[in-house]
Amino acid sequence: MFTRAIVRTPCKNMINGLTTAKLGKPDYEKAMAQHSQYIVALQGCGLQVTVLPGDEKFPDSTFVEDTAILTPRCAIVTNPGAPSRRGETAQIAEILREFYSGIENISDPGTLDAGDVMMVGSHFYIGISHRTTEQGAAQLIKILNKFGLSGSTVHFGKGLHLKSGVAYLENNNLVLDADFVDLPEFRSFNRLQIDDDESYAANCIWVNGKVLVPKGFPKSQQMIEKAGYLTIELDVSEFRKLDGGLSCLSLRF
Ligand code: CIR
Repeated sequence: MFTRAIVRTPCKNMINGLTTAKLGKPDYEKAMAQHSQYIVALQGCGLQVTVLPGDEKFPDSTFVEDTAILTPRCAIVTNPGAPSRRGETAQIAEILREFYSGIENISDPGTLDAGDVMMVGSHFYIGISHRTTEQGAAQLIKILNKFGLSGSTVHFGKGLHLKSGVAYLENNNLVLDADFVDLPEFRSFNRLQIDDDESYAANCIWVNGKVLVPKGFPKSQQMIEKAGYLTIELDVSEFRKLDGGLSCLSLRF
């Protein structure tokens, strides 16, 4: 179970965030309203939410997930793959000191975005992407091993991050976009496959037994409910315009 989450308020400069989505620029006011609803949903799942202020120097800083991997035994601050996001980690490291005594770091020349890291119990799947390098993944595995945890790499084709296409819902249930469904690493899971026309819904999150799903993907929502979960639907349209989604907006621990 998670007890806490950290989020970071979108800054006005978010409209200049990195994107490949071709969905237009986000509307800042709308993004703020969606972000508030997201916080309410996390609180509704029993989490105490720490809200960090936005930082205009970092347009993508609301996607706080990418900056750290939080495990029950240690926290690891990442070294984001996009140069414009590197500086986001300083404020995260500072706040994590309140919650963790030993904080580890991914460092140059390795890079790693935590959107590429999926926790399944004590094992961590690490996607190799345009942001996460083999060196970054090797550093993370070494750190995990030090704390009695394990990690392995996954090579995938499509999407910004591993968790753009895969979400672990506990109890061996894995939601996957069609492009991820045949990856050998995931064969032993109970695979819930998202239809091609709803692929964005693969970015959903399990929070204490409930699943937060993006608004507008009814088939996926029904499939997740049929698998036994209560779902909470949230509109994240403005974050989607920046290739982001539900998982990226918080660190849960
Ligand atoms: C980026 O390109 O870095 C941001 N615009 C979106 C990050 C999304 N993060 C995530 O999937 N974990």
